[in-house]
Amino acid sequence: MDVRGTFPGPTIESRRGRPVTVTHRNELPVPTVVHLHGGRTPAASDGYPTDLVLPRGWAAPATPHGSGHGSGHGSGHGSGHGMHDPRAVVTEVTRDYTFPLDQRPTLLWYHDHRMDFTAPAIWRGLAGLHLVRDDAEEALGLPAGPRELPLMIADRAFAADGALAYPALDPALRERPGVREPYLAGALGDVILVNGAPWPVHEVDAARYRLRVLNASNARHYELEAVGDDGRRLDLVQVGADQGLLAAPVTHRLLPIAPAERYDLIVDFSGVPVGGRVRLLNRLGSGRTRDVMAFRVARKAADGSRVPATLSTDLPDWRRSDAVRVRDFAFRTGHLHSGRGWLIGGLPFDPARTDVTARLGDVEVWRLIADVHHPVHLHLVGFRVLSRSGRPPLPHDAGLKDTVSLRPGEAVEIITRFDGYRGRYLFHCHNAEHEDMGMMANLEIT
Ligand SMILES: [Cu+2]
Repeated sequence: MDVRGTFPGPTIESRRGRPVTVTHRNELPVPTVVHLHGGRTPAASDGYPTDLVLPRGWAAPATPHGSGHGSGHGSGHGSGHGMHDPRAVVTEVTRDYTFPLDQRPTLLWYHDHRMDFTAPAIWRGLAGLHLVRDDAEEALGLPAGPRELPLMIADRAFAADGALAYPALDPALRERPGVREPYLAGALGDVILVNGAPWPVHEVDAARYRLRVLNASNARHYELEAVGDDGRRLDLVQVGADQGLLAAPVTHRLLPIAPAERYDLIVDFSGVPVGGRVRLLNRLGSGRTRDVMAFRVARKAADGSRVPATLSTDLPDWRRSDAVRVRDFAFRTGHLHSGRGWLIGGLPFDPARTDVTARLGDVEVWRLIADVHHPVHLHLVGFRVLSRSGRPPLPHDAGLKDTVSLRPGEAVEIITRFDGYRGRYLFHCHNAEHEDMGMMANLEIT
């Protein structure tokens, strides 16, 4: 498929347990790596940051950045573009990624994960959706077909000539990683895109819709609400989380969504008069970033969809007493060589250091502590949220997650079972700028 210039990338739809091989071809002037976020994927296809797909004839920059002593403000931890990682599996121009997709049906997304340069690569468009489906979910009777809408929400900034504007220290994304000083906390845009279009208006029937929402922004958090012309909020009925269906629906009026989180929502437009509008707003935004998109109710229509009281019965119910280990990780700012960066447990990412060794099959509790907002993502596994600063989880923490939003000063406990495959994986902050500036760690499953 020739997908040059499309953003988002093509949406892939798969069936649970039916393996898919996706061949990526890199015709960009810089290396790429593809990670399928939320995928239960063997390590060789998980898109480790140094498993680069190089452009034809790529000559690694001969700069101090390869030495592990990067320069520049809070950037350049310079693990060397894969050159100093003996375990890296580098290919030229193409790579086949094989996804078994032996996992609960859900909305996954694929995006670039290149060492030191993930944030600008995603910003420039290397991201797309991958839906996994199965018969059980389809039998529920949730809104489907044209009434199921994947919504990839992402903010961007544009230059006067319409080009994407990103504060990279090296706009060619070749040598010096990192962003200019005012953007160390993350790059925010002043235009909100949904599926690549700025503030779209989508025509709908007066019926239930299933919105598969992904926050694909590098750093922007949203608090979504759906507001009608009369100022009233419509219910956002959550049926699924990052890793698939909840046990039972959870109704929200206001829904926080951090970078990389997904929410599967039912919105019922049947009470909205024909010609009326429902705006999807971001309560954390200001000015134009308060608006996300709008729905215009175009016509009355029959609706055979349902939202069953029981959505799934296969959610893992790990208990604290199942855990063989409790680990603590602090997600904090700190010194990164010559500048400032973002650290886990006081350390910046180093592909050569194993931070966590977990045994396949073990259940563990992890306690994640934040200074500022950090959406923390584990590769390979889903987890459940046990507590937030000693209190019960929030309503939107329900179900199986792969990304949890740590709020400033918060300590969040999660529980998971390391299951599926052995090998080298990652956990990291999914604020993409934080991730590029050190906030990643290795998770070795043995
Ligand atoms: Cu972070």
